[in-house]
Amino acid sequence: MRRNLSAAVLSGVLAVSALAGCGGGDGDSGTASGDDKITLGFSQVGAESGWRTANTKSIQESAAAAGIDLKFSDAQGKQENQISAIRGFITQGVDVIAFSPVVTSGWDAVLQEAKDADIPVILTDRAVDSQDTSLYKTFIGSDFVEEGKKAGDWLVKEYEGKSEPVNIVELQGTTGSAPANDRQKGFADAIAANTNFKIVKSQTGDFKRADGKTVMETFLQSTPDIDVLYAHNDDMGLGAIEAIEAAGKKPGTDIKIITVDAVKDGMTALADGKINYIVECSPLLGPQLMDLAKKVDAGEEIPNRVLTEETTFTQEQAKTELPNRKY
Ligand code: GZL
Ligand code: ZN
Repeated sequence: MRRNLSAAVLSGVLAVSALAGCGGGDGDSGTASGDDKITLGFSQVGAESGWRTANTKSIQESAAAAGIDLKFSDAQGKQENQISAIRGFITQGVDVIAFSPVVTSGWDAVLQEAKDADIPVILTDRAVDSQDTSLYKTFIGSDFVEEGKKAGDWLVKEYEGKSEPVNIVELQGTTGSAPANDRQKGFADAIAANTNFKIVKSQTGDFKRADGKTVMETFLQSTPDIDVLYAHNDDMGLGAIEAIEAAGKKPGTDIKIITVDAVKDGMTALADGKINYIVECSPLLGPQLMDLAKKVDAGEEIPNRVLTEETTFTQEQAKTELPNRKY
């Protein structure tokens, strides 16, 4: 039974139970594959960062724990590989499809094919820009604009009362991805009021450590006075630290560094004073994804947006938190 909720209810709904997208399937309790085990097809972005490998681990481990038969595909960062993986899941007749869209656009056709095959789709980690939100049941992931805002808010506080110009360089995530678009926007909006702040360079490092290093090298060569680096993930920040040290500068002191994710390597650099502030982005979406997959397969109502809980860390907090980090 499908219910069409009003646009007002569907828009802006956060992680509250009972509010719903449409029920999955036609409400039958069985599964399309006929046996009692749910088959979940998952298309992963790739293995570009510590966050991504932790996310993959969470999905694989929680599928096993939930008794869900996981068909897992790694797209090596290419949208065409994700689209063909999803088409493969449709041909196999899996019960549920989930994926982390590498970029926001270009998904409507394949999502329509899944809908025509009556296979429910769950978005995890990153969002798509499809206008037709009936093409997927829910999106479980972070608010990346909020993450960028948290980074900007910290910087504004850090320079409160000071009047000198602050030159900022930015290492963006994968071009066209939701986290890169939104972390850039959230940060820029948060610092806009302070005219001393100037983003003098902003370029993608594709969420990769190696690219973060090479792009930071070009920033250092072209921009003599860099005060702050804002990197959209820890991995690019860690690569940049190598470049900063090779240039004879002290990361965290000569150049203040803000990153996003809070993976172990990032938290270690934060505790060591090489990074100044980290905005957490949790990769541990596996358990909630499996719970949502079961509900969708059973035709139960689920929220159309599930927001992941996450926080921020200063250098002091990192010292105590580090031993607790799972990833
Ligand atoms: C964010 C995720 C991003 C991480 C990066 O949810 O999509 O992709 O911040 C990862 O580390 O590569
Ligand atoms: Zn996040």
